[in-house]
Amino acid sequence: MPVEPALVLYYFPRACSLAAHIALEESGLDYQRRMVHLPSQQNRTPAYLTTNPNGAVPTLTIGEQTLTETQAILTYVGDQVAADKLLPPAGDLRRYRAHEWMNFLSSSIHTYVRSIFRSAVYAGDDEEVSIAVNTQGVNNLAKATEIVEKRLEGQTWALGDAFSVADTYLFVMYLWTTDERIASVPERPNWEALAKRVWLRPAVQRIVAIERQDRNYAIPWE
Ligand SMILES: N[C@@H](CCC(=O)N[C@@H](CS)C(=O)NCC(=O)O)C(=O)O
Repeated sequence: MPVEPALVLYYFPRACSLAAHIALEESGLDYQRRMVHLPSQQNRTPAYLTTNPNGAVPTLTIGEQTLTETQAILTYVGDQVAADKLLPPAGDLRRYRAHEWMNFLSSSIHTYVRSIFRSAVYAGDDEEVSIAVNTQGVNNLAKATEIVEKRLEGQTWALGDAFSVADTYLFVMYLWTTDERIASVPERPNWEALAKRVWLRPAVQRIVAIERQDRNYAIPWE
């Protein structure tokens, strides 16, 4: 029998890596986890930079191989289990819908929230530019939230009737939108309802409990 490659997820609690962490737990695959402490810059150590030169989480090592980027890792995990358990198969339009979601979350929502939480990434050390970046981040996030709301109208999950890796990503980004560092976010009942459905899944509660041992983040409706 072929030996499956060992999977190791590098993550930080409530970072975007939470989506991959949940997806791995949902998959039932055998994996290990290693916490990378971002506040003390463990992601900038030579050892970690060898694994992921971007110095970011998530990173998934697959035997000798390394995979970075949330979308790629979610797709990989989805493809390791039966089609439709976490991701529809190639050729099914819903698979491309999943990519539409994941890319939107990565390239729009994540970057808008980053411009609020860490405006210096875009503004450097210019205080005035930093304030402008933060303000524009709030505006961008408001527009993107309206798009999420429209797309989720009448949907149980991101792809319709079936849970997928896109929902794990929507869950994490929803948690971020509830952070008190964001000056304002429009009402988002559809997104909130989806996040609450994700939260009801046992795998999600297991992972949040594990992550909270290192960083006790809030689940807003708890
Ligand atoms: N495009 C990457 C972004 C990864 C990313 O920005 N990760 C953050 C945590 S949410 C991180 O590790 N930041 C540490 C740093 O940049 O110093 C993805 O989607 O995985």
